[in-house]
Amino acid sequence: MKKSVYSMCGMCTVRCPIRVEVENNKVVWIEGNQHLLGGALCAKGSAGVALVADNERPQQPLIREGGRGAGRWQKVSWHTAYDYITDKLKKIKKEHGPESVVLSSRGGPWQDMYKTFIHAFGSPNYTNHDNTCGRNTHHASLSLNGVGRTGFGYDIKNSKHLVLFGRNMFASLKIAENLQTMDMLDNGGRLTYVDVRQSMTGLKASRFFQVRPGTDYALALGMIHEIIKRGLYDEEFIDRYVSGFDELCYFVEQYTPQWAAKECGVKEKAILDFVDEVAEDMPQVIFHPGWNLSRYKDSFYASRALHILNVLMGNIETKGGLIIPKGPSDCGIKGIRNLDCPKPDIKRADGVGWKYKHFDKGPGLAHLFFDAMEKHDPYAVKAWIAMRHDPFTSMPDPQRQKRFFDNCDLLVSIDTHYSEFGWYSDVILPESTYLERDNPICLQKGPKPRLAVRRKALEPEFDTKAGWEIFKQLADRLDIGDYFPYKTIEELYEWQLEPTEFTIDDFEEKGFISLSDKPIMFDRQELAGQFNTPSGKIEIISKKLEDANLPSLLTYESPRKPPKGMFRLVYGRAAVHSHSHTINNPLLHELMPKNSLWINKKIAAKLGVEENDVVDVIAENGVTERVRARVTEFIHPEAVYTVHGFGRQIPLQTKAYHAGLSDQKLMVNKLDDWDRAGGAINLCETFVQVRLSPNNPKRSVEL
Ligand SMILES: Nc1nc2c(c(=O)[nH]1)N[C@H]1C(S)=C(S)[C@@H](COP(=O)(O)OP(=O)(O)OC[C@H]3O[C@@H](n4cnc5c(=O)[nH]c(N)nc54)[C@H](O)[C@@H]3O)O[C@H]1N2
Ligand SMILES: Nc1nc2c(c(=O)[nH]1)N[C@H]1C(S)=C(S)[C@@H](COP(=O)(O)OP(=O)(O)OC[C@H]3O[C@@H](n4cnc5c(=O)[nH]c(N)nc54)[C@H](O)[C@@H]3O)O[C@H]1N2
Ligand code: SF4
Ligand SMILES: [Mo]
Repeated sequence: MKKSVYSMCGMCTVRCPIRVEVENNKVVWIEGNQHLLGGALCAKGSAGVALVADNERPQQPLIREGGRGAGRWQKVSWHTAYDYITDKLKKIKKEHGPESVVLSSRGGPWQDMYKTFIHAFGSPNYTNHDNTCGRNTHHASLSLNGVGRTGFGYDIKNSKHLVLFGRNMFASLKIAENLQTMDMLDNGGRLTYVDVRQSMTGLKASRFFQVRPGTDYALALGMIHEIIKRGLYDEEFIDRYVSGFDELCYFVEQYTPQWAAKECGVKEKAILDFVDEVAEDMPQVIFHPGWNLSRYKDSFYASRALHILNVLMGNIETKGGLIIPKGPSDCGIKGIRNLDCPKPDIKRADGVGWKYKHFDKGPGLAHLFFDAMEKHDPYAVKAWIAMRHDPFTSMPDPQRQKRFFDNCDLLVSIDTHYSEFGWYSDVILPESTYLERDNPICLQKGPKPRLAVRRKALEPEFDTKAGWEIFKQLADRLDIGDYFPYKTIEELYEWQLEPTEFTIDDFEEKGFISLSDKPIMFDRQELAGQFNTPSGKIEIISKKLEDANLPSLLTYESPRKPPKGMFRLVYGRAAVHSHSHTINNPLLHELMPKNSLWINKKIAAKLGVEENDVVDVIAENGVTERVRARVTEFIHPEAVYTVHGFGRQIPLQTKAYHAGLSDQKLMVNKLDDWDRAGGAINLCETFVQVRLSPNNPKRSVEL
């Protein structure tokens, strides 16, 4: 029997809307939802078929038998696994208090479920991956605009000029955004791209600035200087909604385009030409504030400068600019209900909210739990539940992390795959893949807000379960089941939709429920109240930062030059992989089985390295990774670049096992090197040595 199911892709966390065709419990077709994406989908989205079939993923709950990481597992029933975990949690709670348990997840639309679980258990310590992702950008926006990084959407389609600093969107995909950008380019829009190397996005750009690594802040300051000097900003918008503009004018006087050009290694004329274009295109100019904005010591301030450029354009709530996302109340209707439990009134173990008051308390900062594990400061952390999060791959220096995690009595991984952390854990609970499970309904805010839901397209291939069921089962055993008021997913949907006028059947026609027919725009004269800062204005000078002894406008300091014989290690994504969890996918492995090390042609010649040679990449403490060189003119000579996610160490993943290089293993001592203003780990402040490997078969013999 053939059926068609609207759902949500899960091959990366963008969660594009999809339609899946299924015949005899096998997926025969996946496409992007025609109503929203016109059928478009990326290679990873299409490879969902291979994920379901992949038998190199955990097929039933596993409890560790040997030492941590030894890879000896006992296959157990779900009941045994649930009992094992909850017995341990009860014991830990009794001995060390409930706050000694941390739960980390990938954030996203279902985090209410995970937060409810950990809060109801009695711990305030929910955390997520964002300390290695968008935290700097998030905090930058929060300090300036009073709303976080999702506080604005981008009307790229109607924009005349999109400016991207290291936002490599045609490899680091988000299909709806890609489609909008293609439309913008087709309509004659301009794209300016800034990176230390040429990329898929740079190739589509009308202007490419190849900057010296870590100098984006200088380029942004030079742009601000010129825009202010030439009076190209939206004076009315600034008078009405912005405080601290005079301080900004005074601060940027020193940062001329001539200075910025020299600092970044670009042409002054190119900056001036760029500003000429901005004068023609504003206010339909978008400065994307960065997503994974490269993690340098001043990326928080670079991101703030990009937000300031938007403010100068006066592009907030304009067509072709930044749009404030709208929700049900803006449509005059009631929204859905989400699981909820108030956060216990206990200090967080990572210090966020009391030691570090200027950070968003929500998910805290995952790298700041290690003192609690090692020194019981401010109290002991004894258990870590990783739900769709792999600390060993996403945070640097897994070797050192293992020593911290060894202080814990319980490590649990709830994952569709064997993660590096899962492999080291005590229990693995295998979640069904996104095609084999339902997820709760979620609200997707935007100019046209909608409700979306992931529906199960297939029965699970193996003995795996959905997250909603896993958390309910654990909660029942811990006597906190009342916070999860359902037995089946249908009951959960009913409970979520109760305050609204909708039923779950309303999703069937298009796969989502539109809450508004037309885009909702606020009146630009009435934006007061949208900026959730202490003053209600966009604050160029932030009291919260100044109270934390951090400047609002940081004096520029040139990034460190790599020590002799070393290079700055930078990283990014490839269009056909999602971090580390697609490397073993049979179809995607075929498209890209390994990563490589990009190195500048002139530098490679000096090192005697030719294209495809094997090189040793050596961290400051001697840790060595081996990989093939990709020799190119299109990378700055100070940097080497690789795609993140490779170099995996799980023997059961036969395709990914030791394929390519692991960038996080080379980032030694980076757990302590984090941005006091933005919170993220300074991953890009890593230097490595590169040399031709002695293990280099120069001649291959054809047999
Ligand atoms: N060195 C270095 N570090 C980085 C980065 C880098 O480029 N270089 N990138 C950073 C960025 S931007 C990010 S966002 C983080 C990402 O860090 P993580 O969020 O930890 O990475 P992922 O690999 O996306 O996912 C984590 C785990 O979720 C599992 N998973 C996938 N789908 C599902 C599912 O449906 N259910 C469940 N339960 N589990 C699932 C995967 O198998 C994987 O083990 O890493 C960051 N860290
Ligand atoms: N295919 C695919 N798409 C994804 C993901 C995925 O895993 N796979 N993950 C998603 C996630 S979690 C995230 S956070 C986003 C990330 O999306 P992006 O923010 O676009 O992140 P990256 O791909 O990491 O791109 C980082 C770029 O920064 C460049 N760079 C390094 N140093 C500098 C510098 O000093 N200045 C400038 N201007 N650039 C520099 C690198 O060369 C690289 O091209 O992608 C999302 N989309
Ligand atoms: S970008 Fe690709 S992998 Fe990610 S959700 Fe969309 S279709 Fe799926
Ligand atoms: Mo990310």
